[in-house]
Amino acid sequence: MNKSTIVAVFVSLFATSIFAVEKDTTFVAQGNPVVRYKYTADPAALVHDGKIYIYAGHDQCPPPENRYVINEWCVFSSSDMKTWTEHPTPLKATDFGWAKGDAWASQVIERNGKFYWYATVEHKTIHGKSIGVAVSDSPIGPFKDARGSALITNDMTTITHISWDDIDPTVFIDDDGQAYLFWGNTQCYYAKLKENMTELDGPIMPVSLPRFTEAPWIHKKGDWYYLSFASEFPEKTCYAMSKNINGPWEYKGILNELAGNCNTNHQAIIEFKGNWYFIYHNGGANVNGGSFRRSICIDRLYYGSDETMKRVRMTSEGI
Ligand code: FUB
Repeated sequence: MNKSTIVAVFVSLFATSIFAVEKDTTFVAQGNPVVRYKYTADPAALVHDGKIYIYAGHDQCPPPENRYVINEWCVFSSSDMKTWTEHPTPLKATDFGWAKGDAWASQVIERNGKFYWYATVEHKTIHGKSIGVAVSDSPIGPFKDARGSALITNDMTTITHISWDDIDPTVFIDDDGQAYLFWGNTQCYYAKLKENMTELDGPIMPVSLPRFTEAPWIHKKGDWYYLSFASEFPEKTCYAMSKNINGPWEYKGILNELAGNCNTNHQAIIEFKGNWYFIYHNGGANVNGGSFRRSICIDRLYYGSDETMKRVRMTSEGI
């Protein structure tokens, strides 16, 4: 890149760091990272009506600072995973009136025609991170706080004494209609959700996983449940399998290696039009990329004949 291109990219990244998105923007992905005009982190994916949606936190930390500055989430959609549309900013951390900020990791799921967004934020009055749930009639929002209060707060979990153990929700609806929320940092937790998707339906229970850091993601293929998660720090992605959503979970080892250019690599795993994808972030943006200015990437995911997941090969070419 010559000097003027670098300046132009920097100005564009800086501008998109300040302003919320107000109209649709369409672009064609040029491999990994997928989004090059802004920093995006903690991807979650949803397939609905022939489209894939990716929800991501908007990393907004201005260089040379190095800390999480994430005030809002973004939503991208695609019918072919090549041409993407970014839609207007669907949700900000402060759209939860009880939250101070910090739009950390999240996931959106559909039930009965409504879209529920489980999101990590910092609570205003209860010390620590919390999980809120927002709802919309459309996968691209706008989303509104569904409860007016947090679903999970730091004082509801006491196995660890850190204030950030209630982060990174992943939500899953089983074939019998029962919904589950998994989340955690250092300790993984899970609980049933009521059919209304906005209340817990039972106790919070611990999940036993070796070297669990954060970023649980649940998916199912055939009659196997897969629980992937970020492990150790800097993070690699590991996973466990079970024939029962309640476990026990059998640890299966590393799914994706250290990104190298970023100390987290938060993943989502999804099937779209017959192929499986591993969606994650790294610090691979050309300009100022790193642990606090992250970028979403997508690579293919393959299974072995025994239904274990094969190690992901991170590529620059993407899919
Ligand atoms: O983006 C903030 C935090 O970094 C997320 O909640 C974690 O999963 C890690 O990616």
